[in-house]
Amino acid sequence: MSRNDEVAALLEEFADRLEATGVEYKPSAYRRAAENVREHTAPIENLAGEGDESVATIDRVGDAIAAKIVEYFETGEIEELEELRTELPADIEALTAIEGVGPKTVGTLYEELGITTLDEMEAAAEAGEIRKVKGFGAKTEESILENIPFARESRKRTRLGDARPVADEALEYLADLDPVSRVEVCGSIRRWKDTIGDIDLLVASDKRDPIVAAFVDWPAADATIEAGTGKASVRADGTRVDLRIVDDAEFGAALQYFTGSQAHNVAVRNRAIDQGLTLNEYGLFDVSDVDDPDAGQRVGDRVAGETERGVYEALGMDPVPPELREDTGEVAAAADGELPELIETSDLRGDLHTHTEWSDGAFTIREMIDAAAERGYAFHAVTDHAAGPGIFGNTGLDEAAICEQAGAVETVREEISGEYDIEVLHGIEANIDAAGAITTDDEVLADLDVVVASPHSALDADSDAATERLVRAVEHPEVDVLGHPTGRIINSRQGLAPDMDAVAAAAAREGVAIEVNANPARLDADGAAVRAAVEAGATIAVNTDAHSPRELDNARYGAHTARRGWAEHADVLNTWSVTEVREFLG
Ligand code: DGT
Ligand code: CA
Ligand code: CA
Ligand code: ZN
Repeated sequence: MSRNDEVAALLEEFADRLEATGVEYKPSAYRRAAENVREHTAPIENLAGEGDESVATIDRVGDAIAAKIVEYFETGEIEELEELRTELPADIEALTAIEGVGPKTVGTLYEELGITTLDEMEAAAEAGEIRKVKGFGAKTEESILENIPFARESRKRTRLGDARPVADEALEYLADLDPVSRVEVCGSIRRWKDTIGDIDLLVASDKRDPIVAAFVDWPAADATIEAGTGKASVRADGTRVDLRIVDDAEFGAALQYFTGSQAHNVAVRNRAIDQGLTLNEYGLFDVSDVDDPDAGQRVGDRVAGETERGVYEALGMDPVPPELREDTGEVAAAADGELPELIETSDLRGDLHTHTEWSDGAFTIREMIDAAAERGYAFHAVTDHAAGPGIFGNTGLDEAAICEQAGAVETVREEISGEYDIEVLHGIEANIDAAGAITTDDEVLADLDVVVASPHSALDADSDAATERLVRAVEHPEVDVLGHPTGRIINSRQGLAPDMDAVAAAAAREGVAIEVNANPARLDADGAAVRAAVEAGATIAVNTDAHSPRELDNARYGAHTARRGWAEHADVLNTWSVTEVREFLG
């Protein structure tokens, strides 16, 4: 965690705890400050060294919060936050992981029942104590009880978006060490799974002890879990990081083995056995002349092992992209030379779902477009929230504001023309209500370049209702993109569970793209849903839903999620030319 992220997390906890004790307004000031601290591109520690006034130059960080940030860097804690923690000794992060439980509920249930942990919450709900508290009922109690397992599970696995930067940092650190010849991430993170149990790293080197020593000394490591011969584990930013060190000659086999998934490995190993070979983490061996193939790890002649590609090729397969290694048909496809040609992050030519300060973004239209152009994008859609169900207060744009924004977008188009070339599309993120209707006037939608329609409310509907609702939205003549179809928030909200085959069939028929929302808290549609969509002939849109320039960097999470769904260039709208995109949008 960078120190800016660390401070942002503290300010967020501060906000939660203030809210839990019934303080008004102040929590949202802390949350806004946290957001800007997180977005700040330079280390805030440097500003803190210059004093309160320097910290207060950060947007939306007032004098009081600036003083607390300086206090934190000077003393290692914020006294007022410590007091709040003592006053309310509940694990607010764990408890608010229960869907429907916010800081206020945590505060009340602590006061009334002394609940501080998930276990205590579960026991109180089972004993029927929560329904007796004023303002709570049997229904709330049941819902809490139902959602505790998901909350507990969600705390065990780390979101890809939190783990991947840690893995990248570790890779960079290890690559710089002297006796390291090759280094790769493996496991679920190399497969770009949406959540990660732990981070697996693999190094090739002939000197093991110095690498283990350097790894436990890695500045980002908060604790050492174990340090052995040729392997070590540390904890970094709350996630376990496993390192294995192997010989150069075995690196490819180890990379294949430790990338998994386990199910993929079983299928590949069975194929090896059928060919009189044995595959393990040390290599691929010809055991046809060996009496007892189980005698040891390295019996027989080594056929492959130095490179992963070599292992697959020796088995008569095309190398399988890690994202496909889930034993869902990729082994047969690789053997038949029929693997898809997956899209790459660098194939993306633009974003079709982004926000500005006109709704809940923090940046101007111009700032967002500049950032898109800097990435080399050919097009960029401005799609702020429309007012409607699930959109907080007056965050969303009504019809008049949408028309006004069209003028503002046109002004920016004129400003940038001559400076650089990017196609600016004006759109909206409209809301799909509980029945599947779009809650912005059709005539206004008809004038826009792109209409993203997303569910933001009633996200606990049953599966049939969800399917019907999304199909109806897709059938709306003005809708171009179905945004984050399930509305899930990874580790926090399960979201809708529609029949994706049915939604995808409707999308294919109506010429509506199904979004892979690249925000790592969403990754919605997920890989399995993308695969269903691609098979149904629907088009995929990989969008960041960025609320700031920095969030445009999330595009890679979307691209790799699309890869997990076997998506090729022809399937993904954002990889097409401006003309083709315009044509698709009608
Ligand atoms: P995770 O960490 O839960 O998100 O999932 P993975 O896939 O990263 O699993 P992990 O970290 O337990 O192990 C990494 C890879 O190593 C796994 O995908 C396959 C391989 N592997 C580990 N242990 C075994 C095992 O006992 N049998 C087999 N066949 N493969 C294993
Ligand atoms: Ca792992
Ligand atoms: Ca592991
Ligand atoms: Zn959005």
